[in-house]
Amino acid sequence: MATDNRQMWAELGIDLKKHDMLMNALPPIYKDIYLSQKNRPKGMGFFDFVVGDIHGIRVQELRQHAKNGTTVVATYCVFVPDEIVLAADAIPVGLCAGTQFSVPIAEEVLPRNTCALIKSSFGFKLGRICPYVQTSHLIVGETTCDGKKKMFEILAEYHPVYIMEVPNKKTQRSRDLWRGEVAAFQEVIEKQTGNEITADKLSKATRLVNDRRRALQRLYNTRKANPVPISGKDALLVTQVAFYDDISRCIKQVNALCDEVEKRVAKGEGVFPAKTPRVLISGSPMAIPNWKLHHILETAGAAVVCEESCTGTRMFSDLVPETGGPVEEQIKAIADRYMQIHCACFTPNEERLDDIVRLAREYKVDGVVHYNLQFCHTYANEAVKVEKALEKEGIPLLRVETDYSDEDAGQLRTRVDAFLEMIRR
Ligand code: BJ8
Repeated sequence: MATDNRQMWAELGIDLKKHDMLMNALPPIYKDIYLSQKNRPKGMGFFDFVVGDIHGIRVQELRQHAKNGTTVVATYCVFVPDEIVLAADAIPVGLCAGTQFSVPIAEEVLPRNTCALIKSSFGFKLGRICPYVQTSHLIVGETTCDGKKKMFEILAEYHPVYIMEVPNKKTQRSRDLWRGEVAAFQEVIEKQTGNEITADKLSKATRLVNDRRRALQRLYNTRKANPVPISGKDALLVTQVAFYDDISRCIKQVNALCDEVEKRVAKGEGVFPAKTPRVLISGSPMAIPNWKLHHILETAGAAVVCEESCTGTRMFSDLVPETGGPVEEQIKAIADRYMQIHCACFTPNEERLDDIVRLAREYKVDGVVHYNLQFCHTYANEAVKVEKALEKEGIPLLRVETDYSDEDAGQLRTRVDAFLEMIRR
């Protein structure tokens, strides 16, 4: 299998030397951060396996699909509607961009004062170290933050890229623009795949993507229990894997995990004692293998019980109404659902503040940690409003700005310790 993988990576144009370095670095980190946890649900075994074989079986599957004529569409943002990709019999793959490894490679081209997520994703392509990127026929970018949209222009010199225009406001005009963008995306995908998106196919794809949302909602609901039945690190991993694993398999595995975790809740079993301080993390997404903040918090004695982020609630909170009807009507329903993603790229974005307060109550947290990547101006600026909203509600907040390196880990640990001391019951 290992030899097969090497041959596949070589065929994909992967830089094997760099790739070996990355692959050798991951297992000890995973062992330290994940496998050292006590009393994990057995259902996490599947997700351990997926990460352990991160560039193996799934890439082989995608390659096989591609050889059979299926289009692979890579994405970086939860604004790109998977429903449309699936309805055209193509496969959407959410690309990860959570490692420091690819950051220095990107810095050969991009300005250093760019957020780590952008640099990491670009570095994967520039350094030819991600087989998912190499397997994909098209990368779909978006006009969310400035850094991303300008990076996509440069990325287009290395890979086919299509950009969706995400509006910056939530007015009716903006909604109409977005509906037009989603309709245009349908045409692009139909052309790329050569497959027509019919009403029936779109309904089925909508149900499937909703099923994934329902499974993740179910998992998150268990985290409202005290004691919490699954660690924040494990829940984060499930969401991260859901971006790129086969969707039907993922739904099955998440639901199997939920069966087990719900039993824990019924028995009052948890992974941490009931008096453990409960924390909501809110802010920038955390792509694989960015587990830094969760790890610091949970090894300092906190339980992360929810993520208000695109690798959390923003990914799966709202369903697309499964009303069927003509393709145009379904496209509008899909577009409207995506406009409910309260990314900090919108102005104003009061709904996100409401979400944070609501989630803090629903998950009965003792405090919120606002997380933003260094040089992410949208989330950093919005943190000012988050701080005011939480202050009004009497909910303690810790603001964290960091990157993918471990340089500030000690400093972060000290700040987290002080915060937990303050919120401990
Ligand atoms: S919908 S949060 S996935 S854009 S952290 S690259 S914003 S400078 S990732 Fe995002 Fe879509 Fe919004 Fe979600 Fe820019 Fe900030 Fe970097 Fe960011």
